[in-house]
Amino acid sequence: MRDLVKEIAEPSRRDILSEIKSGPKSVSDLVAATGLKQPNVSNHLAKLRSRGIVRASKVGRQVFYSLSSPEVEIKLSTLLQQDQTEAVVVDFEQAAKQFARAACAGDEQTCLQMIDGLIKQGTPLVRIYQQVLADAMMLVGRWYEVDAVDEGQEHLASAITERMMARVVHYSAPLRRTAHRAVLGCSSSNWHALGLRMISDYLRLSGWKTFFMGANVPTRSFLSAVREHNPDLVLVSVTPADGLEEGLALVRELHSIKSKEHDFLLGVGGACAVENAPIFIEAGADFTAPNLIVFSEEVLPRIDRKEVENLGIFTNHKKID
Ligand code: B12
Repeated sequence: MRDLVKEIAEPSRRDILSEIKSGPKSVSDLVAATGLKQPNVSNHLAKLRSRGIVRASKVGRQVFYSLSSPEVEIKLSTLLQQDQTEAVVVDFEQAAKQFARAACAGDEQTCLQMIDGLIKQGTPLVRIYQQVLADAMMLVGRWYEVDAVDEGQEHLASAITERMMARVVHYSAPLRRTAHRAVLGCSSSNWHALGLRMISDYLRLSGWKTFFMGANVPTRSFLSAVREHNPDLVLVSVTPADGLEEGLALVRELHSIKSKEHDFLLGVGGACAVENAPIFIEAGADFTAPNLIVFSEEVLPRIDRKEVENLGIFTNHKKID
């Protein structure tokens, strides 16, 4: 790895590596991003490759270059940080809007710089997730409603947000360790997985073992996962209004497992669940919660303290430290 220190001392290679750090790049991507000439870029890439710092993969006719391993990424991040005397200072008030704009435009580099800036400023995961990423996605939704962005841009923004979440988790220190387990998934035909993934990441950071199944989990698979993993907590996300019946059916099935086979707490969230909270509680959910802040500040502490009788409906609150 000593090679890496030498490589980034050379400005062109540092520029190339900084670009590749945000994801695989072709030679033409790198020419456009660095302003270097094509033979020059190819030459640097060949050297970086021969030293095992980057690797090449062919997709159709194009070759993409990426960092060769997570170790290289970690080392490179440290070296680049030391190298930058001026950290990007992110204005928190404007962060969601700026992030949403950059993400819809596919400007992943700006998103990355913002997220790295927030991490460097010591902003906790919950704040970055809720007040930057979730608020940004909310804005994207508003822009979509007024045709200011199209579906492709909405998908682009969602995909970039997911990658930024992985980065925030990567740099967040675990808060504690527990032996608890949670199974999480979206009800069938609910494609909105970002919110539940935020909850899952927070649980993981709080020491829980999580089984996050993502979007659109068929009810049968959801039930088998719960039987297989013996969780202490099962969390379901139900977002679109027309997913109400499927969401309720899943909650009823889970409640039946909970009463007959294996006891666990059952929580439901997502827009549809929050709008219909009393119906979900009646169907067998132990609680509903509106967002990550309420989950992390009110629900999880009660679960940790084993104060789990009558959890019920948690409502939104504005308390943010
Ligand atoms: C991004 C997005 C998508 C993406 C989702 C990508 C992904 N990987 O998640 C894609 C493009 C797939 C998508 C598709 C659709 N979408 Co959409 N989408 C959105 C958008 C813009 C942002 C959602 C988001 O990610 N928010 C950020 C996350 C972090 O917030 P969140 O989901 O609310 O989660 C938080 C809380 O709810 C909570 N939480 C969530 N789950 C759980 C679970 C538990 C247990 C707990 C405790 C808490 C919890 O914690 C999270 C963090 O605080 C919203 C706009 C909006 N106003 O919400 C529309 C929105 C949700 N979509 C909507 C619709 C209608 C659709 C489509 C039907 C659109 C279409 N015409 O094709 C499809 C198909 C939906 C389906 N069947 O699931 C509507 C839903 C309206 C309704 N009530 O029915 C919205 C509100 C847009 C609108 N105003 O019309 N969508």
